[in-house]
Amino acid sequence: MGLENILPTYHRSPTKLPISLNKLCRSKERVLLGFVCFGLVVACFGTVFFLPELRTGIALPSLNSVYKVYEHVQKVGPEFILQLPPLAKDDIHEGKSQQHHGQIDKPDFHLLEDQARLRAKIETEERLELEQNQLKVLPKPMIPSSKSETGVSGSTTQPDGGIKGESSVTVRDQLKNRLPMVQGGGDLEPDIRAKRETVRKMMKHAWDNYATYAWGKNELRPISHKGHSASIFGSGNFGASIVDGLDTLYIMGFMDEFKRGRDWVEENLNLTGVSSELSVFETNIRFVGGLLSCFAITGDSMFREKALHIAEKLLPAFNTLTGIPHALINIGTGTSKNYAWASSGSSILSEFGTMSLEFNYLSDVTGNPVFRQKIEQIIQVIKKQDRPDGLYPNYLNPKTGRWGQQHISMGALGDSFYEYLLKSWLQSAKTNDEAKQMYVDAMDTAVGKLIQKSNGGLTYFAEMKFNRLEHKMDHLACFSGGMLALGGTHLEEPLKSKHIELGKAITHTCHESYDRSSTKLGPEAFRFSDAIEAKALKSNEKYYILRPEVIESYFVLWRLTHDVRYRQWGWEAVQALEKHCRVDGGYTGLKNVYSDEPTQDDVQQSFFLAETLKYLYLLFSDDELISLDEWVFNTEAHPLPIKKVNPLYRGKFVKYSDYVVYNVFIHFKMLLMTI
Ligand code: DMJ
Repeated sequence: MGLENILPTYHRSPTKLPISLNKLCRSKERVLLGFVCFGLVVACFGTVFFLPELRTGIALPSLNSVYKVYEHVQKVGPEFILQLPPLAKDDIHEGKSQQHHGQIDKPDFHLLEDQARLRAKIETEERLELEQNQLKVLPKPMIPSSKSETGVSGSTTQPDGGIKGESSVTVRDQLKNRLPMVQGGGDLEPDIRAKRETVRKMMKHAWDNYATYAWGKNELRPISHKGHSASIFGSGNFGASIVDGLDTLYIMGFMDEFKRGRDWVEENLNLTGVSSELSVFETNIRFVGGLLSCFAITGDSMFREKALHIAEKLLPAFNTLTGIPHALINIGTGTSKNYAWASSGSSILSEFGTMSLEFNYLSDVTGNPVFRQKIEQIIQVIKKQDRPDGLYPNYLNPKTGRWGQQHISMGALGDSFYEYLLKSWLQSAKTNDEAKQMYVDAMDTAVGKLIQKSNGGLTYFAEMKFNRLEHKMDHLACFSGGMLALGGTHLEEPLKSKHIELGKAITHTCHESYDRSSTKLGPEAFRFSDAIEAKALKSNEKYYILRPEVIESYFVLWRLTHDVRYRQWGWEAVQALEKHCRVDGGYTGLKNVYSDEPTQDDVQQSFFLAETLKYLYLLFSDDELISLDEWVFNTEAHPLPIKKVNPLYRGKFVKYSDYVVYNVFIHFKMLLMTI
């Protein structure tokens, strides 16, 4: 076609300009002209986006600033980058995609799985290349070299006793612009991969049996093949094992199971109209924490809405004279109360002190400040009261704000309060100085007054009751090995080395409590005296209910030290669980760990799926999978992202204008790629 045919009027009657384009050309010609203009625009933007040297090398101030906005929204908009276009409810099975107001409503699980596999593959390859390039700056190999059958070939702890995270900082720095790895496993050693696969199969066994015999119930009775519910869940069927197990399923890559659980949550998890008395603490750590973790990992906004729904139901429990919440809430009536046995109706330190990770994050992802305000109020009340000898008693009266009975413990009733001080600081990208100071002070006094050494040289946290030490340590308190080591890595000397060493010593003691039993599983509590060390004394201390705390510390210390003993100890626990706790219908707890043929308790606790199996799986996985640099684990092992550091934080810090600009650019870029 000649030019005179494209612009006939112009050529024939140049003096008649200006005239409208409609009059100037026929429709076909207008389309062609449009293509030419579009091509020009494409070329200009393509130059800006794809030729980096032009971004900085030549004077393009306006385009440069456009690019900066693009870069900015790329950083702040991971929710949109990570996920494929959202799917409408009815489209999930057909694999169609549809956008809903920029919200991610439903991920396509198969596409997600492919995406995750691809990302894991690319990351593994890139990591290997990076590590090759970086070997010169690493003082030791990051992964132990050879292994015996049990996975142990000797310690690879650094010669200076240092921490792995420090030495590999160069690699980490180079990896930091990646999207966090949330699925897979990564470790290339066949022996470790096989161990991880064993743990993965344990999860499948636990989950499948729950799904077969107790679907929708809170927990499973694996021997009698029916549902089970503890009083903490009230009288309803809230699918506690589903909510607790979902993120573990996702991390392990069980996407069909994950999808089934996810759909159950969407359709059935609803507290409206429910008349049941729930534990505020347990509901927060298992349900709110579990749902928020799934939201962070997947970007599926259904999880955020459910977490919000449940947390809102807990809010009336905070309507006390001080704002310190009660332990129990009746969801139907909104009335709340404390346990009668708890120091004249006091609230419990480990309960009201274990809300901050979930509530602060919930405020950030919903934009609703009320949850953060509840936490701030608790902190103010706590800080106002003088503490006996600087220690935090386990009880606080919610009417007066005064401390109750002088019982201090790193185990039951105290434990996760200390954990959340540390992790609130870490979660805030170390901006929450108040939490840090409280943690440092609390540890200073707790370590100074409660840490003891046995005759045989075992380090342990004793308890204190009315100024007298009780030389007993709960299984629950064994989380403190990991906590102290994790905290230590983030503190300055001299606390740093002191806390790391203490963390290792406590974890060693907790392993001893396992090793000194016939089952190689640890008791609920163990004691130290002239007669015994790290063993239970009373019959009601000898049970094991699939608890995670000892394994949790193995996992944290493995990540921080790469000392293979932690993987060895974890593998010992796997073998003991398989031998004594596995039954055809799932996993059961034991009534006496010192018995050669222990009686089984017929309960598969929901935290076995949330914590015990997750920590074991991560123990045999690559460091990048749910990296401790990017996530903090809530006390139920649900990973929550670290603000600013982890792009999956998905906070409401994305301004709407950023979001609009981002979408324009991302669509434009996609258009360019398809041309
Ligand atoms: C879990 O629910 C949590 O770890 C909590 O902090 C303590 N108890 C159980 C597991 O033992």
